[in-house]
Amino acid sequence: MVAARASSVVLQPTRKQRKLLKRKAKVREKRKSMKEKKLKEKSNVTPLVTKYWFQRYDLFSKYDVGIKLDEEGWFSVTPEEIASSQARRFAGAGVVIDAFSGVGGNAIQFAKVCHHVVAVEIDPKKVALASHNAKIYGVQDKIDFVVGDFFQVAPFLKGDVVFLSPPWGGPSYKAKENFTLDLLKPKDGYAMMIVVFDQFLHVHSLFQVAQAITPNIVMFLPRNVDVLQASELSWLSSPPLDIEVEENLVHGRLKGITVYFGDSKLCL
Ligand code: MGP
Ligand code: SAH
Repeated sequence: MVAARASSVVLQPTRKQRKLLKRKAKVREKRKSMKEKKLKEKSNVTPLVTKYWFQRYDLFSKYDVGIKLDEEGWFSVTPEEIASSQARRFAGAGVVIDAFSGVGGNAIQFAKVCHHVVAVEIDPKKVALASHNAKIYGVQDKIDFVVGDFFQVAPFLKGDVVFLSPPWGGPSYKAKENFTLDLLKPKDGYAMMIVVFDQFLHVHSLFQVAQAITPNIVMFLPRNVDVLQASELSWLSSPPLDIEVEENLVHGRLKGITVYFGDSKLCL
């Protein structure tokens, strides 16, 4: 009797089959890139913001449900993981004022854990986008959107926390080795004195305007910010404020720095 031997035969594709497979892969690749191109066109993706589009699910986990952004929104929105951890520190807080609310990245996360959010934004188009995005996250009823200049409306606002994520001057902010607070737009983030005809004039900085509302201030700043200068803001206050500086990473990459002032470590 002859013992049966197990054997396996590996069939190699013929040259013709290999060519066909290659062609099919090429067609698949082309279709994929056409689909991506169409999707990008639909989402206001200019060459400047293409790299942020590739991070879209880090920016908004519900991106595919219909999130909308404009060009500035793409490069300025706080990634969801960061916005959510900033907001969680204030879980249960009363009113949070998001002074530069953009397309809603932070306002939405605050609204999820706090009682109410006042979202101030100077650009009415962004307010419409933020309101639309808040609906997607089911928190539109917890946010009052105010179209206006924060510096103009601040004297009329009351709140327990003020969140500041002003423009940093666009993606080129990183060209500076040391990003000082005077580079923040539209107004210096630091206390300033100017001399006019031998007289000292005190020009209110962004920080001081926020401080008139509450000592609980949060600033989201560039990763190359002059941390020492930001810390000085706490000593300049009387009495000096508590301060905590936090590095914000997404997938291990540093995206920004959050500075918490005042009683912000406490649950309000
Ligand atoms: P980035 O440094 O432009 O992108 O912004 P990235 O992908 O880290 O670039 P890389 O090529 O150096 O790796 C990082 C994050 O900073 C953005 O996702 C925004 O949350 C925030 N950010 C960037 N800008 C230009 C602004 C801004 O002007 N204002 C505010 N508030 N946030 C900004
Ligand atoms: N944290 C936001 C992004 C803020 S980007 C988010 O996660 O979506 C900064 C925003 O400040 C921009 O949308 C810009 O239009 C707005 N802004 C600029 N000057 C302002 C001002 N004086 N008052 C209110 N908003 C202003």
